[in-house]
Amino acid sequence: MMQMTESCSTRPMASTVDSVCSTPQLARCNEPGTAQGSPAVLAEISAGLLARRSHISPKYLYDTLGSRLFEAICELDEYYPTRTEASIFASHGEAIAACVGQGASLIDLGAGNCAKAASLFPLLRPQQYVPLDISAEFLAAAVAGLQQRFPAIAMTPLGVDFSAGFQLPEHVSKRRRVFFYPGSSIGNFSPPQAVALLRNLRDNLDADGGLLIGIDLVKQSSVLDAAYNDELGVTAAFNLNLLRHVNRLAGANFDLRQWQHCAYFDEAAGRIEMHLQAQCDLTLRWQGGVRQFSRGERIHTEDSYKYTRSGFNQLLASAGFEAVQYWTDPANWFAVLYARAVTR
Ligand code: AVJ
Repeated sequence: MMQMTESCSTRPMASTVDSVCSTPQLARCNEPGTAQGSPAVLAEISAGLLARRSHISPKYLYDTLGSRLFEAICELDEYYPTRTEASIFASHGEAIAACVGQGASLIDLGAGNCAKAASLFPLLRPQQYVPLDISAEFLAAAVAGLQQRFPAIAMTPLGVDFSAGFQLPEHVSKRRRVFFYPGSSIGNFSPPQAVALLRNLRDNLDADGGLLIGIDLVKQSSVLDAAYNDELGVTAAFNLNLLRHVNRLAGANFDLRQWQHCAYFDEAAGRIEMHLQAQCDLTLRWQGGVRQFSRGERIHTEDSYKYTRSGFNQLLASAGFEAVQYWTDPANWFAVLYARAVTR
């Protein structure tokens, strides 16, 4: 693990990078026709960039290209979570459906291309499907195709940032709500943030509701490091694409050639950390802000927490949930579980 950390900070710079670093930067403004961030988005990005240890929320990884790059990550040999989770749904689908029950209002958190939920429709037979995703256009395109395939399920896509706390619109039935949160995306939140999010879900559920969630389990760090440092460089592109997105959202002048992807498992903290590391001294400017970065300095872009079963049970308990059942793969790399609200 230390080795990974070291190589991120000491890797020699390629000559092309040096030339980019010595060239005066072109101001890269908003490309015409692309969405600029709201004042709240700008404020959030600014605050993160100006923090002593600079950071940008992982939710900004997901513009349309970012969502596509994430789909590509899911195809990689090294990235085991998606296919391992899919294997759990494939081998335990019947048991999962028996536990969750049919006819629910399935609320998909961070639905992306909706493929995971769609693969469960035949078993879960939801009466309503409510996919939420920050990547609104990508989501709308996915749902348009899906509605054709499943005309009997009422579908209402919502392009929202559910990490900010959310209220579901009136037409989402209060009865039999099941939150679907696959892929271990909850791992992007620190434990206190994860508890806050789960509490928010809990508050949106009646006693007959539940949570079907996928979590990545702690394992050998070589497996974890490889999953976030794939040979093809798709994860690096995914990480760097966040800077293009921020250029549009905040009118920033990030030059992608001056930054390098860096990811490693922090065993003590139980999480993968993903960063972008400056390859030279540079001045970053954005709408209403400026910051100097020195060579080697990083912007923290993502945490991806890995859990033990008991650790996750504690998290659930603090949020007013209890696990009903866990399902895992034979190697115990990933877990899917159904939790219900503890009755108060
Ligand atoms: C979608 C948040 C589960 O943390 O593994 C993949 C995102 N980041 N490769 C993860 C991701 C780098 C992914 N989640």
